[in-house]
Amino acid sequence: MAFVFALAGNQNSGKTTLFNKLTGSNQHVGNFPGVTIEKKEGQIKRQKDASVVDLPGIYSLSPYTMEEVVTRDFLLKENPDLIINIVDATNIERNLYLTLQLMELSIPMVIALNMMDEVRASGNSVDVIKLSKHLGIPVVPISAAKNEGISELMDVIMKSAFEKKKPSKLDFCSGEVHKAIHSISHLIEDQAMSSGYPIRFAATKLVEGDEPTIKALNVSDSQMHIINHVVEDMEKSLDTDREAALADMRYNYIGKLCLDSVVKHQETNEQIR
Ligand code: GDP
Ligand code: K
Ligand code: MG
Repeated sequence: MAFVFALAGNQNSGKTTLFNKLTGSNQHVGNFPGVTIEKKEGQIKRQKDASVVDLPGIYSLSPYTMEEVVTRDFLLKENPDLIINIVDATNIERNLYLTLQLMELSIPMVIALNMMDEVRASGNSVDVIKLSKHLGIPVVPISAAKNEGISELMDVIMKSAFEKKKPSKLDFCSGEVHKAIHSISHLIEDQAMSSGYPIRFAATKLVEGDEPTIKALNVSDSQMHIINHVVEDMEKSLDTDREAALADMRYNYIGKLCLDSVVKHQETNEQIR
């Protein structure tokens, strides 16, 4: 069985460094369809039945930049067997913002927690066991540049790929936002299924007013009317707009998560959002 893994993460998180460590010289460089963004694909060393694609660096799964669109399309349409989500541990809160969105795609996922050499050097630490427990997905500490943790990472990736275990713990969604996502999920369940969109991802995107999702799911005018109503109710209760409501929810969750899993040497815990 041949596996395809997608390497996703923020810009400068070490994606290309890790990609090179995983593939060595077995690389192929092309372009993603229709755009000039470079697509690097490679066979994984000592795993001849597995390849990895280096996706463009992104901060969010919104459809505003070409990089975001390319990444979304690849993840939604190419059905990779697993996402390797590389997270810069020195900038963990910001990087986990993408992680929470990737988890909604219902694709098996492993976090490669990179730059751990820098975390150590500054006297900080991350409790990867706690982090992994909270998120419900494996977290492997690595330093791509120093070649540390790479074989452990590959072991976890192969195990997760064979098990096909999808991220299940999506309890980071709460209160009014949860209510909105929940009602919209029910409304568009069938369309999401038939367009190959993970329901949770589709519902979240519809709360955001995401145009490509509205198109892909063929959302009708009457459904749009209901969705707008649900979203307006949410905005009124929270006294904020749809995008801010989702961002706040994600950052609140990340803040709590990091308070429990990340130890910062020179700062007090109050400075961790
Ligand atoms: P990309 O934008 O995600 O592809 O990131 P790159 O692989 O280009 O890495 C960005 C920068 O971080 C480069 O200068 C790398 O050498 C550096 N880098 C990558 N991994 C590590 C690491 O584990 N530790 C340290 N200290 N630097 C790293
Ligand atoms: K760096
Ligand atoms: Mg790169």
